[in-house]
Amino acid sequence: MKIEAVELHRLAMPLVRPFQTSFGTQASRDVLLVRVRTSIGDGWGECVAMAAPVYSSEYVEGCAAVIRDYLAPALIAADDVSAESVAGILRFVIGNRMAKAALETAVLDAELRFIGVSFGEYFGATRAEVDCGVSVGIAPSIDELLDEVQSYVDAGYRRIKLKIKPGWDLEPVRAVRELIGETLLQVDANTAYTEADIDHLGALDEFGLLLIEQPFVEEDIATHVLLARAISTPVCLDESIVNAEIAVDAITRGATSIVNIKAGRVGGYLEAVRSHDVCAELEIPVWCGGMLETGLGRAANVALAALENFTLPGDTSASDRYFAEDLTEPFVLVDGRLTVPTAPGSGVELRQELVAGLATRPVLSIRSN
Ligand code: NPQ
Ligand code: MG
Repeated sequence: MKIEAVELHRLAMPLVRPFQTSFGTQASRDVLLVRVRTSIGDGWGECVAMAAPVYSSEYVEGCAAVIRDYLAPALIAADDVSAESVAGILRFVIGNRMAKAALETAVLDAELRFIGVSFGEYFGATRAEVDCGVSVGIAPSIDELLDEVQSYVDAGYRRIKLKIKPGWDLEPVRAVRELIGETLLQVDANTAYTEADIDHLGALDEFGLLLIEQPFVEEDIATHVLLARAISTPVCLDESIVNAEIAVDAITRGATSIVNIKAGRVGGYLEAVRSHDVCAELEIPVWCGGMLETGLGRAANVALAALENFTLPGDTSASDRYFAEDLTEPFVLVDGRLTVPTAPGSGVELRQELVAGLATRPVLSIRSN
């Protein structure tokens, strides 16, 4: 296909409740959507970067700028583009994986809509529904945390993930474990700890957690190895896993025995599928992370989570976990599961009146001149 134009759509989606993590509190999702206009039709992708560079080095304004100034012009200049060729065309730009992922996803959406194939079929999904978990933010008090967790258990979520940080770890985990009994439970530190906390984190072992996610900084594989040797709770990397090769390296070094896969973080769904495959080869289970995506990104995540080796429930929550009104038909939890879309491409349609009504910037259209 030929890429005729790339459009950037910016909107603000209010969250149903503020989401607090070790790196801050979000009350609204600053969303960047990418539309590619191509010779075979349009496609859409969602950029998962946050408003501020506090989860990773990428952030929404930076993604919009690198797409505008470097990535979109390169795709538009290319004679022939397919989803499989996008990564190679964009390789001259270092990093910026979330920005690249949004573009590759939009190209893939256009391509698959044209040939009538769904993301799930293309990725190699082996199930029609996926087990869902929910990520629970740091709460103002233990009582409020328990109320929120109970509401998710009542809704049918099959796994609870608690955000933790120094000063908010053992107590909330103990209280939630008592509340939910045998229900699957895991924690996510988003890099808030250091090597000096290894003994302290060992105190989590008594709670029978599925895993502890990313206690140390992104670049620090070595301290995760030390932790994995010191505690019985499995260590799981999120931020550190920036591509399939790093996943293999972290696994073989003993830093991670379960892997969180996020397509945006690894540069796109093609690399996410490769990451899934290399983990399967090493008999390492994976699960699908989440970045507070709208229905557009959620649709793709649910398709990814339907692959064979996604054996743990993902952060693929229902639309109403985050948004009163989603940009697509809402994803609704049924028996703790979401259904994998089967229509071509992402399989969902954006509600254009919402995309326009929630806009915070004029649409930016990048085309050749
Ligand atoms: C994680 N996600 O697994 C991330 C981090 C995260 C669902 O826990 C706005 C946009 C707020 C993206 C907060 C979950 C966010 C965000 C947290 C991502 O580490
Ligand atoms: Mg995480």
